[in-house]
Amino acid sequence: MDEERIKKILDRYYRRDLHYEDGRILGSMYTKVPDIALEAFLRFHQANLGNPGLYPGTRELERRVVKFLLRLVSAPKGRFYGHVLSGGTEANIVALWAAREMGYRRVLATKDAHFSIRKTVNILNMPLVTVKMNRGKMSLGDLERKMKDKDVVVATAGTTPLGLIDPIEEIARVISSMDIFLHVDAAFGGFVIPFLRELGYLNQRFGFDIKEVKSVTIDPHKMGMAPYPAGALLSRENIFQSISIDAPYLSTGKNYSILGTRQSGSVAASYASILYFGWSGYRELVKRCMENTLYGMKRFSEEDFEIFVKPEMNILNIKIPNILRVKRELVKRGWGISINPSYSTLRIVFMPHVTTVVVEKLLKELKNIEKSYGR
Ligand code: 0PR
Repeated sequence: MDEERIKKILDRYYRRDLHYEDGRILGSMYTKVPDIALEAFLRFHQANLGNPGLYPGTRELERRVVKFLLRLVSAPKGRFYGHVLSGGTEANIVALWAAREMGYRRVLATKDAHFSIRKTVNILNMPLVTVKMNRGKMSLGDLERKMKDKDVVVATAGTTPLGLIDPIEEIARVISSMDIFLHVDAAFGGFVIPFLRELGYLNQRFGFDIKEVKSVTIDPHKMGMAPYPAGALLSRENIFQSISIDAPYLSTGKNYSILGTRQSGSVAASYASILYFGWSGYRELVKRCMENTLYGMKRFSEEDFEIFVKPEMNILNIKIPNILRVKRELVKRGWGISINPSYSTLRIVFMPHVTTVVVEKLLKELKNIEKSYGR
């Protein structure tokens, strides 16, 4: 087939998908990324860090990405470790896999920890102990009651449903006298919290400036504006060693992730995004996202909607009765929405494409379907 015909065929399917630039995807943690990142992605698409010896250039790019990520998680001077993996799921699995190989046994997490943690305990056959929450955050009292030596505690900096930050400094204090592996899932929040702190919105710490934190998940393909697949796992000690597998025919003789062949164009693309935005560019982006979140909060309140919880970052939850019916109606009208059924909320992730204009359009749409949810 000639290329034009192939393009036409693909186009038919492309048009059936939603796209971020249309401003209708409200519940994703991804957005339209800069062209230069996509260019980098294509240019480096052959690279495979599963066999890094052939790609010393891409390997160096990975080091540079990791260096920037370490700055985001406030790593003090000194040697830390990290790899760009396929996403938050793989990063969480690898962290807990490594912990298990190091002799840790049970996993303690809240119900609002990302579902990849439940996946992980199933795969690794580790017992999962659910720690209760206080208003969407890990309860210190319940943690203290349940924790034992050789546990893994997973705290989340930016929970998926509500965008809240577990009290990580306090958790660290509670576990400090025990041999507990503290993993922080900052897949989303890692690219948000440092800037919210600089902007004066909050002052929590969540990373390696807390000495009990052993590993952190942080994803360029969420608020880092990089194309997927690009998550990352960072660690204080070389935990990757504990899961390293001999692969003698590979250039480095070792493999230390879940995937063998690793799509590594996104490593170059992550670096391109980091160069493109830089520290202050990300701060501006976060500022805009947070201002839009607060605009959304104000406007929904004005229209007599109940805000479920005051947002700590750019995730807003609006309490709506009959949320399942509302979801159906919105999806029918072409919206890509996300809900938290257990909280009966509409969940809006204020990525850069979710602007004040989008908020107004959504409010108008909700008015149109008011009857179907009984307001
Ligand atoms: N940790 C946290 C805190 C997360 O929010 C997520 C994903 C992960 C880990 C797992 O990351 P990966 O999906 O990269 O493996 N959070 C979003 C979610 O599950 C991912 C997402 C993105 C979902 C775009 C939908 C979507 O359209 O809600």
